[in-house]
Amino acid sequence: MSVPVWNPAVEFMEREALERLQLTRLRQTVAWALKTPFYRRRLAEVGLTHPEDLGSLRDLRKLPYTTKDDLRAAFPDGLLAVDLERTVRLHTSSGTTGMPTVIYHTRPDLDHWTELVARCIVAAGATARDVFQNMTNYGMFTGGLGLHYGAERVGMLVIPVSSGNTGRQIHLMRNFQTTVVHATPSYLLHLHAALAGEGVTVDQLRLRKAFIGAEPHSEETRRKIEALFGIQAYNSYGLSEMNGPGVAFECVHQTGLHLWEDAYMLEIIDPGTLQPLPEGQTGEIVMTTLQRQATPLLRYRTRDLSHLVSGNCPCGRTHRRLARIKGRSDDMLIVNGVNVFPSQIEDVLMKTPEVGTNYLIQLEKRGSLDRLVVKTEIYAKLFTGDPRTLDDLRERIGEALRSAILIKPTVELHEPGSLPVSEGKAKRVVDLRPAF
Ligand code: DLL
Repeated sequence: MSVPVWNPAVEFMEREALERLQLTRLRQTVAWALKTPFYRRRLAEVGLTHPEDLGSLRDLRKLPYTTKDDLRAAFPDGLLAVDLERTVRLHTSSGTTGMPTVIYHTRPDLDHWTELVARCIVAAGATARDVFQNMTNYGMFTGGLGLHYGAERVGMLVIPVSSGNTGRQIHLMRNFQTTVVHATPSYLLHLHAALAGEGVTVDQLRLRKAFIGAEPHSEETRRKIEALFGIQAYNSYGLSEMNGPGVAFECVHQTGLHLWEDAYMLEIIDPGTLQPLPEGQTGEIVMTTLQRQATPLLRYRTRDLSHLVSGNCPCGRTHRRLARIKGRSDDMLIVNGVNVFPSQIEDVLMKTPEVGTNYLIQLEKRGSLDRLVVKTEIYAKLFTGDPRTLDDLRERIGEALRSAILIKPTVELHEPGSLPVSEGKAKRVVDLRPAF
């Protein structure tokens, strides 16, 4: 079968040429990074003051790691490598209060990102003849605008509906005969369950493909989505620090996620020792941007765990493939695609005067969607007064959490001493979602 491809010159580039290109772009990236006070200091610490100090790609290992905390500490513009007037957009990470991570883009940066997304879309077999309904949030979340511009570049008819309002999504799908959708896998399952209530059957749709990502999911979940809708679903991996979607994507062969190595240097490291791991071993994904001028990032520790897939893909692309993400090495939770740190919930609770000392964060599956329950102890005297006081408090905590983490959880109020206390390290998160 012929392989659909957007940019054959780059996607099928011989490894040797690809690595030469990487070295040129890595030096350029270091030159950009040196324009920021943060990296000037970090690079000086490892004796690197000039891009030409990098003799070969192996010297990547000399570069310092960058973490999410570094990005937060640099808020808002400590990592900005160009004059503000050259930037045209910024995205911040989801679900954070106080110090989110900020990624600025110049026009060429956005152009490169769009090119990467276009490659992904075409690799998954979609074309200009498709009608594309983008069901992920438009705004700071990169899934909306990221896929939007990629799809327009491919020439698809784009329905920029954004997330939520399932009934409307279903009617748009039927009325405009949508052929490709982009959503989190949990949302697509939820949407399927809602079809009957809207009086719509799968047969009345013309869906043929889905791009699914932004949250961990299993091979079984993918197969389930494929079987329920009678379509192909492709795994899409990305993170806002590396632009967003468009980092790695499955091609029509579904043999792992091709990572665009002309745009990102990829390493898999042992998160304990920080040493690079031999090919095939599972570890933390570390990436260096190769084309982003406004916010270059060196050896960014994603905290995502995966391994490289060996062998060649039948599609013939030379860029290496990542296996499905296995989990994270930190405590970040992903709730219906939104990133949440338990510490953000704790911050809100501890700022609420009525709240006692113990709390528990519980994650459940309700149907195909995640449900976040925050259980918190409050002072005993509050239980004896007007029950409306409790309703008000529940609502107040729920709203405060919504503005902090962008999700309104179910809040439960408990008597002091009623929530489990662990003897060692407090176990604050109970994840009852089925493992995969
Ligand atoms: O989720 C970007 C994106 C949008 C990717 C749309 C794919 C589709 P963040 O909100 O910064 O960015 O969250 C990034 O989500 O570090 C992973 O832990 C997780 N994640 C993203 N894609 C996948 C995936 C976007 N396909 C964080 N499988 C990442 C598993 C994923 N986890």
